[in-house]
Amino acid sequence: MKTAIVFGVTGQDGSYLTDLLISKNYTVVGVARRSSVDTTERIGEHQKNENFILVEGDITDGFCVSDIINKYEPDEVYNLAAQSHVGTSFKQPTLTWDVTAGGCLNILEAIRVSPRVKDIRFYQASSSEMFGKNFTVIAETEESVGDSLIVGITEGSTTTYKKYQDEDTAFMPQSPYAIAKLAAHHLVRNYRDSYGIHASSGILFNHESERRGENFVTRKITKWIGRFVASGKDESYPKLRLGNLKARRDWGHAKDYVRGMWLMLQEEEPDDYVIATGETHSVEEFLECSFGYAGIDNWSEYVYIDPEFFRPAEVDYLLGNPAKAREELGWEPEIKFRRLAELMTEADIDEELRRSSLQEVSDGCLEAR
Ligand code: NDP
Ligand code: GDR
Repeated sequence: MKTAIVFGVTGQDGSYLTDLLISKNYTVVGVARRSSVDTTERIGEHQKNENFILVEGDITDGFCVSDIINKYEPDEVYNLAAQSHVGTSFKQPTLTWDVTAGGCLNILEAIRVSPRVKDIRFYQASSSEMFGKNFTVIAETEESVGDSLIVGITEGSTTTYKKYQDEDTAFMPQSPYAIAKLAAHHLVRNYRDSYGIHASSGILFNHESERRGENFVTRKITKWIGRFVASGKDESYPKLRLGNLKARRDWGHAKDYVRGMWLMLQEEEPDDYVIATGETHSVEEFLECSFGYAGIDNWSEYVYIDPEFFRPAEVDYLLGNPAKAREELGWEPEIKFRRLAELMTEADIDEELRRSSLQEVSDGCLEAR
């Protein structure tokens, strides 16, 4: 039976990765930092599983990280812990740096000095945010629209170019978060080259789910829809406050993406891989899809553009090319954009309707007293 340590187990990806590892008969040691409130909602079920061990730890504390790695003797270590909100990283850049860059270094050092250094495989959660404003262009044979640039009209013939990011695209990070992730990404490569550590980075594009944090744009939208529907589509319900709706992202489902993480560590040689769906959509398209699914056609009437949610620097366009992961890992996404929006909207409507009917029952009980 293999043992895996998951840093960031209470997060979206941590919970899906734990599902996957438990299903593959691993012992999972989940590391969660101390908090004044309970943060284990996403891993509630796992805590009943005899192959799951929850331990307290913070990745900014190098001694603590080292103790955990030495005590549990893992075969695989996944670093999913981070201050992962891009907007917040502009407001708390030092904390973001300490957790997101420094935390990764603490884990790499703990592995380097471990007597089991040759037996441990390490996964680092890198991010498409590292590309920032950069993309690669390739000429397309067929003329197309949408994600393509039409450049160059020579003697009546038009050449279209597709913009995308892959493992060879140069990085140009646009936020303290992305810069911290890029530092960690380079540290992983450096420790792999310098000490022969089996360390891989997954350059994951945005992935969402029914378990996504509620201040990321997709979940913020579907949560609002759920509450609005549960209010009986009350027209006086406060509007949904959002920032830049023009940004384009390559959105997939977290369940598919944690499979990519695991596959990387099963490879004989460590390497870096882009994990993405190969489709890009704007925030507006997500609104269109999710509101449409809830039977609300005119989403723009319910959205208020709030300058508070604009970032000092934005990443306008992300479209991942996952060809390497497909060819070398056999990885494919099962859930794409439209289905993702539908699943999230449905889950939030169900959840909010359930919550409001429980509320009615409880109000009824109070009145009956
Ligand atoms: P979440 O924000 O949902 O989870 C982050 C996790 O890190 C939480 O468990 C959080 O704990 C934990 N954490 C934060 N600070 C510390 C600390 N100092 N010590 C220990 N744990 C800490 O992120 P996701 O699950 O969405 O993402 C997982 C990883 O993948 C992150 O590193 C993220 O940056 C990266 N990533 C995510 C993408 C996405 O689209 N989801 C895309 C590309 C990369 P707590 O519950 O206490 O807050
Ligand atoms: P992102 O995700 O920054 O791509 O980082 P997020 O959902 O926060 O933003 C996506 C885009 O939507 C725009 N936006 C808003 N964003 C938020 N959060 N709230 C709003 O109200 C809002 N309105 C518009 C943003 O400006 C942006 O363009 C996520 C995180 O999971 C990172 O940890 C991860 O590395 C990257 O994805 C890949």
